[in-house]
Amino acid sequence: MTGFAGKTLRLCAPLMAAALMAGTAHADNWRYAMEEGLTDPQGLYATKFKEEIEANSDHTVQIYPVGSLGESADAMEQAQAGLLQFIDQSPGFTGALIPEAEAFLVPYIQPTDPQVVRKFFKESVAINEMFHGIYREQGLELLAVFPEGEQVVTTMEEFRTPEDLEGMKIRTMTSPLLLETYTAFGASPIAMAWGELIGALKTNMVDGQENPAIWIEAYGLDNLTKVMTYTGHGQYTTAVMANADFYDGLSDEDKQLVQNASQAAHDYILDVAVELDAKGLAKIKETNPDYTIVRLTKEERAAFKERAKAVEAAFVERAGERGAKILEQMKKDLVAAQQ
Ligand code: 6CS
Repeated sequence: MTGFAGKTLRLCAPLMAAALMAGTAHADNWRYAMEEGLTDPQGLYATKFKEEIEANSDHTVQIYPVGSLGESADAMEQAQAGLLQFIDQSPGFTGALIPEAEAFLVPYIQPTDPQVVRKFFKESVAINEMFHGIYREQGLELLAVFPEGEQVVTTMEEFRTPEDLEGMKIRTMTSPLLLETYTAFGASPIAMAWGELIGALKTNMVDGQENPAIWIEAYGLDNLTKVMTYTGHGQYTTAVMANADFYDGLSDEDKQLVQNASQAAHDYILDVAVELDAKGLAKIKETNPDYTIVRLTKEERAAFKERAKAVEAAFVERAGERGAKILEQMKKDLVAAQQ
């Protein structure tokens, strides 16, 4: 190309390229996948995160709710490969990849008292300091861990003892420790992805499952079972991560943006999670008055707590010394949160 136009183009090309690059660096679209819908706890967190990012930068966040990118395990593969920048995946699934994450699943370790839950998830040393490096080993930058409500077991028949659970087929998420938990509790567990559960309940492939009240109500799991039982053994916990390479490649300003957005979304969800849990239960009582709701007594829980010792041992065997240290720290964090 010759003449004025060609010269102008040659001179301007580097400037245009720089402008384009600057444009992309300052206005990226980040993909965020989760295991739930927009009105579920993970969706509320993700929406708040998106709002914070978009209010404080030119970046946009595209949220992919449950099902849009396959099952939880599929989304994790995409996040590790860098196709997704952010992912919310719960330890109930991550445990298969990161054994230490199963610390959140060891029965009778997590708080269930709403007063304690917020403090525990906000201040826990184990959560805030010990998991970061472990998730990094899997190419993930851990941003937040939050609760979604007490785990409740839904079944076709009432149970009060581990013996009552004998023969009941209970669906669990895919982390191995959940299978060990329900085996120790006396049941016959079957691990499966979320997308298979409703069909499995409808066809009697399974007799029950565990999830928090808000989720049971939202997805009609109460209509597919007859009883829900508060055993006090766990808190549904979930975690938000970024692809570590993506995160490391951000400018300091954008790293701070992501951290601030995570912090704001965390504070927000810690306030609403407990509320949502109570709302879920209230709605079940209102819409399904014949549904039996059982809260095991302290004495009844004792038998399950006794069986939980074997589960803790299985956790330590798989997660090793590092996992054992995390668990010990979690126990201390729980005592601190109770004070
Ligand atoms: O049970 C499950 O698989 C689902 N439970 C909750 C509360 N969130 C997402 C997860 O896939």
